Amino acid sequence: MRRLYHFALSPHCRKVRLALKEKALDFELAPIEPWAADPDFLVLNPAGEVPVLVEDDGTVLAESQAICEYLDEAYPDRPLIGFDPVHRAETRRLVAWFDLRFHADVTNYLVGEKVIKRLKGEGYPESAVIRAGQHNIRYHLDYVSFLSERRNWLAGEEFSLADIAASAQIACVDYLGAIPWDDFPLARDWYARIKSRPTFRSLLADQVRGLPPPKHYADLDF
Ligand SMILES: N[C@@H](CCC(=O)N[C@@H](CS)C(=O)NCC(=O)O)C(=O)O
Repeated sequence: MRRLYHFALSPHCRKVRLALKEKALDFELAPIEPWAADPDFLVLNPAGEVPVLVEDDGTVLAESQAICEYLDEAYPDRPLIGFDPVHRAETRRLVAWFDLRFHADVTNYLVGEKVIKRLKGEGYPESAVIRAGQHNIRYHLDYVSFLSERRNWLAGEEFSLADIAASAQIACVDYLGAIPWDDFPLARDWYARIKSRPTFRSLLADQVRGLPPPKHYADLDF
């Protein structure tokens, strides 16, 4: 069986999980805390990072975008990276925006400080770091609102990996109850549409030890 090594609140892992689900590919999840630097895991990915996907035939893939590009090429039935060169370029631009910028500006501050620091035993969250994440998220939700007001989905008319990358980041932050949804109704409408996709269900059932999500997290009408 295809296996995905993952950490539940890793947005890059959630991105690959969603891509696999959208492509209706079967897989099992292998939870891992990558910072434990398990030697067996380092053999799979010397970078020591999740996600890592191991195909049925033993092929090992690492790095979320490399995995998603591979999935779109190897299983082209339900394309996620666009239908023409312009849509593909726009999808990739936005995927990079959320994977890198949103992650560095928001998720890394909030999930990193509130969850991963604790799991690593590195002490208590610093309020200045959390404030920075909460400040930055407003710019990103403005941008999601701007895009979703002009387009059906973030990269254009069709649902794409851009929506997956964005919702993977946002879902991790929403798990902490840190999204000011009331101030961003357009972003909320877009996220509600993603949340109601059957492919999103398993993410909404995730639980991190010692940290239950807020009630609205799994609620489709939030
Ligand atoms: N560029 C990588 C980033 C992956 C990444 O940052 N993974 C984090 C979890 S979100 C990780 O495994 N960190 C290892 C650690 O904290 O030691 C990708 O897209 O796959």
